[in-house]
Amino acid sequence: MAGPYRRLKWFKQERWHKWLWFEWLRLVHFSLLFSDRGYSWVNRRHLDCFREVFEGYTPTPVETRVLNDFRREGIAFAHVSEFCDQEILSRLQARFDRLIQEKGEAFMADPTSYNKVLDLNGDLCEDPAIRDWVMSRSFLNIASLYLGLVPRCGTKQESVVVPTTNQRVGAQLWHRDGSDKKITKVFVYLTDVEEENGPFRYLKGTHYQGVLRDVEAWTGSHVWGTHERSDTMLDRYDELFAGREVVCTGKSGQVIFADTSGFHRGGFCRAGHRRMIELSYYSNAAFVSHGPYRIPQSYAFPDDRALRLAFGLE
Ligand SMILES: O=C(O)CCC(=O)C(=O)O
Ligand SMILES: [Fe+2]
Repeated sequence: MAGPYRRLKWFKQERWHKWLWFEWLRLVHFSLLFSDRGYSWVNRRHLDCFREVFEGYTPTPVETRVLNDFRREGIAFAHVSEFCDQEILSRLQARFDRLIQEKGEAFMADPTSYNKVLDLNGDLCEDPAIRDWVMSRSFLNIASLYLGLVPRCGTKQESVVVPTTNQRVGAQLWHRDGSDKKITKVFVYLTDVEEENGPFRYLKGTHYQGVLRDVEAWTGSHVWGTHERSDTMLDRYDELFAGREVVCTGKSGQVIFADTSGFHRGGFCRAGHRRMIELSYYSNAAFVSHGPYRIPQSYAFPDDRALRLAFGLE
C-alpha cells in the first residue's frame, strides 16, 4: 500500500494537478448553474421554500416597481425610507463614523487601496442598525422574486472609496461578477454621490435575462470565478451600449438594486469620497463562499423559514 499511497500524495501535490482539478470542478459547477435543470436541482431546497413562502404572495407597490425595472434592465432604484424608518439612515451613518474612527487615520490614508473596507461580514448583530438593515425582509423578498428561489445572503460589506490613482483598477473596470448567473446586490449610499465621488455604473440589459445578455461571453477565466476585471469590450462601446450606461449618482439614502452578472464598474473616485453598504444575494449553488459572517447565539433569530435559509441556519 505504501507505494501507491506515496504516488497519490505526490500527484496531489503537483500544482498543475490542483489547477486541473480546480478547472474541472469549475466547469462542472458552471455547467450545472447554466442548465435550468441543474440549477433547479442544486437549489432544490431553496426552490421548495420559495414555492411554500411566495405562492400567493402579493408584492407591495415598492417591491412591484423595483422588480419591474430590475427584471427588464438589471438595475432598479429606491430610497431607504421606502423600506425602513428614515431614522435608520442616521444610525447607519453614525456607525460609519465610529468604524472610520476605529480604523484610524493611517488605514484611511493608505494610498495603495482605493476601497477602504470598514467591515466585511463580521458580526451582523453587534449593532442594531446594521442588523435591522441586513435582516430586512423586503430585500429578501425582492431578491427571492427576482431569482425565483430563496437566495443565500453572500456578503455584507461597508466601505468607503477615496481618490488614489488616475488609472482604473479592479472593480473600477467593466466586469461581470463571476459567481452566479443571476445575482441581487443591494447598495445603499450613505453620502451624496456625484460624478467625481465614484458612482456605481451599470450597462442596462447585460444581465442574464436582459436583451444584451450575449454581448460578451458568460464563461472564460476573465469573467467567471477569477474575478479578474476587463475593459475588453470598450472598443465596441458606442456600437453596443450607447444610451445604456446608467451612472448612479444619487443622494444619501439612495438604494440601488443591481444584478451584477451584468456589466458594471464603480468606485472611481476623483474627489471627496463615497460611503456605501453592500448586501449580496446569490443562489445557494453559487461559486462564492456565503459569509462567513457571524450571527451570535444570543440573537433571537426570527422564526421565519426564508430568512433562516438565507442565512444558512437551516
Ligand atoms: O464599487 C462599485 O461601485 C462597484 C462594486 C462592484 O463591482 C461590486 O460590488 O460587484
Ligand atoms: Fe462587481
